[in-house]
Amino acid sequence: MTSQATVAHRICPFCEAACGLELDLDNDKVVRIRGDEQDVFSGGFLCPKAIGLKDLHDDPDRLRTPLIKRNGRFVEATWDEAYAEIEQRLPPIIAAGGPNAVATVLGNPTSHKMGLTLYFPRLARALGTRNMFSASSVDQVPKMLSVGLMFGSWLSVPVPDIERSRFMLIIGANPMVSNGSLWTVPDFRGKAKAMRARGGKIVVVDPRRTETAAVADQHHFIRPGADVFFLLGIVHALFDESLVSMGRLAEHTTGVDALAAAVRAYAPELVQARCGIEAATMRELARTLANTRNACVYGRIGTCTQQFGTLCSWLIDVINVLTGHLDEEGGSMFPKAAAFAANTRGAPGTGRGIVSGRYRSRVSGAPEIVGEIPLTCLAEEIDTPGEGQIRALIAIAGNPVLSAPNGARLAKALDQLDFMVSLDIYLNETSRHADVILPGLSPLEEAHYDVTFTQFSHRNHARYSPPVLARAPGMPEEWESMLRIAAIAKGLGAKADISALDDEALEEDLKKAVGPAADQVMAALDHLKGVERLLELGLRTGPYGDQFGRKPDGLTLARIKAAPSGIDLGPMAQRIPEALRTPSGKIELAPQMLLDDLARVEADLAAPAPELVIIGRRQLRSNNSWMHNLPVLAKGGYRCTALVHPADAARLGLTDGGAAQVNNGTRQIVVQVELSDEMMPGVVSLPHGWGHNLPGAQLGVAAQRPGVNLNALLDENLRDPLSGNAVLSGIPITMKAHAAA
Ligand SMILES: Nc1nc2c(c(=O)[nH]1)N[C@H]1C(S)=C(S)[C@@H](COP(=O)(O)OP(=O)(O)OC[C@H]3O[C@@H](n4cnc5c(=O)[nH]c(N)nc54)[C@H](O)[C@@H]3O)O[C@H]1N2
Ligand SMILES: Nc1nc2c(c(=O)[nH]1)N[C@H]1C(S)=C(S)[C@@H](COP(=O)(O)OP(=O)(O)OC[C@H]3O[C@@H](n4cnc5c(=O)[nH]c(N)nc54)[C@H](O)[C@@H]3O)O[C@H]1N2
Ligand code: SF4
Ligand SMILES: [Mo]
Repeated sequence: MTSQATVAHRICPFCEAACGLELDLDNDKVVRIRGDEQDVFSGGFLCPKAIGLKDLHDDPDRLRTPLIKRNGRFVEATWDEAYAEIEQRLPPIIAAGGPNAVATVLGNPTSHKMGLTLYFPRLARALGTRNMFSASSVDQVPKMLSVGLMFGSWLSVPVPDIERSRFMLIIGANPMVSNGSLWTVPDFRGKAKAMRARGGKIVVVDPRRTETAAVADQHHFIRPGADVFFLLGIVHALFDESLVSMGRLAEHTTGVDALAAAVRAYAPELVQARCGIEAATMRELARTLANTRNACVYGRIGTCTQQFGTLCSWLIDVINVLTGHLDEEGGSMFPKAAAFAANTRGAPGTGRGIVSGRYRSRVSGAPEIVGEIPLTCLAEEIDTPGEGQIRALIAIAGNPVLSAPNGARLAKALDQLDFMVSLDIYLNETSRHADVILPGLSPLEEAHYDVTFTQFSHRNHARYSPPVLARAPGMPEEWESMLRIAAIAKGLGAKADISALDDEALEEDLKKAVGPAADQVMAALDHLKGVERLLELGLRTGPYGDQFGRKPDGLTLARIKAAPSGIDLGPMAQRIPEALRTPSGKIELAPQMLLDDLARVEADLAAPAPELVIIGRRQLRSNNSWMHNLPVLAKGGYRCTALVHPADAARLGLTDGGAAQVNNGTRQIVVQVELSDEMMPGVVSLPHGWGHNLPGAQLGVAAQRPGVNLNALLDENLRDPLSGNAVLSGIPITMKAHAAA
């Protein structure tokens, strides 16, 4: 074959920054990956992980055929055999135990895959189970709850308008490494630099002097888990010093007086000892936020994965509202996604709002949230006998055995299931427990549109990536696999006509949405199938859409496809009140559920500081638990180290590079110590997602340097009671030198 060089484009699926990449191909080989300079959104930026796309595609451990476990060993199977196995084993479990006997668990990559995101609801509907779990509850569900209560929909998350901002307070986020989260912002470094060059300032609040702190103007250590006190102190100062100035938001906001009353007890001088930040600093920050025209507060996972996660998430937006920075240029604004955003659908300005707690989990009684039960309840729902016990699990793009607290219990529980299916691209710590593994495609083999992250983007845009390479014959796309399982769950069998089922489901949805016009819409979408058809529908009916011809210049899928580097839809613009979906049609500044939760804060005000606590850490060449098998990212020095402040090390007799035993009660791990004055004294940092030394996984590269599992230390019973989110940060530990093995 003669060599044929071509250039292809692909949105990077590895993190929320969603960078546009350009790939040089020689026939079907990727020879080079670089940032797409023409990309309307990321402008050529990329990070080292992007190169991993090639390694992922070529990884011999990446599954390319279904596996079925026979007598405890996985054997390769055809797709027909795999579906037949599911058909044989899943329906009897539903027949015996009812729909709740089957659980689903979704992992993080789901949100980077349009097929999984758009088609999981179909599978969920077919199953009809209440036992749905996902990584959301070890991540962002507190933010979803707080914005849901304040603004009326779960994903109405305001994001910093960094390109027009002059002051930013960043709490519990490290965008220099994570590349942004619930804030799609490729090249944070470049944008931060530009911000400072125009006189802007960045202040970071974090128990570790992070990579982001290194490019900021100021950094303050905070006691892990004590952000709620710090934020209450700032809100108190805003009222106390008459700094509240809501501008045009005043007429769209309710609850200011109730809020003022609720924070009265949290003067900065009263909370400073608890949070570790001086009252004068809180007051100064309050003044700067109030007196700077284009400013905002941004918080992320450090503020979510703690016992007051929902309150922290709420108070961050409260400060933005009180200082008049919400929905203002250079402040914290609402993106307007081209498709699928709940806050661009239905009547503008008002709605049904959100509800949580419609039911409770069987064992712990954790309230339902966003139709889910906390991930940390999954093990107990499987291993606790009784009516309603989970007997089968469908795991999709998740590795909770490593990524959730107490994976050891979960691993044991998974082995007690009658049946488990994993949709995954690896045989790893979680999928090894499955009876059937259905592999997904390499990202290079599938089309992409960012359903999720366009909703959090600092600038509005629409981009589509066609498949870069052809997929192997017979390999289904993952949305097809999900429809197949849906058909089986409905009793239609593995051989059902899933295309017809797909048509029926869409028709049903359209009838609900547009009534008799459904037929016309179906006809207009006739040229497409499956996920592309849903995308076309989303785009054309979306806020920039052509409305099926009524706005002839509007967006269609064809228009986006014709722009390989995307279509820019402009900077964020004001969206209040239009974006609100609260029943009151106002921003709810003081939701009762949150005011009530302040009782827990009050009770905690005098809590003494534990001598030593542990927090997590993200690293540039890693992404949660699943990219450690890619040689280009795995190389370099050992990274799964525990950062310990030299003063703590001296006190505890720990040495740089030495081994240490870390205990949380009887839970124990052995780590390699790295001395670091980046740490707040009394705080240790260890990355999560490691521990690839479990038997039965097939991760050749990762197993060579497995690292240690932080989550093995953590307690699955610790949750923020409002959101059910796991507490992953600020866990008291003890540490002592360990004789090297
Ligand atoms: N201690 C501690 N624990 C944490 C965190 C923390 O900060 N500290 N962070 C939490 C957060 S924010 C998150 S989001 C979770 C993440 O935890 P999970 O959602 O469990 O994600 P990963 O661990 O990355 O596992 C992803 C899985 O998806 C598979 N996969 C990758 N691509 C595809 C694909 O295209 N199709 C399919 N079907 N499968 C695919 C991978 O093989 C892997 O099994 O971890 C959480 N755990
Ligand atoms: N390279 C890389 N990028 C990623 C990921 C990855 O694993 N690797 N994961 C992706 C995912 S799933 C997510 S959710 C995002 C997360 O994106 P970020 O939220 O930016 O993630 P982190 O880097 O974990 O930053 C959290 C920060 O909170 C700090 N922290 C810990 N506890 C506390 C506390 O109690 N209070 C305060 N104020 N700070 C605290 C930590 O020291 C850390 O600096 O990143 C995404 N991007
Ligand atoms: S920043 Fe994220 S999206 Fe951009 S190249 Fe790196 S991993 Fe990919
Ligand atoms: Mo996450």
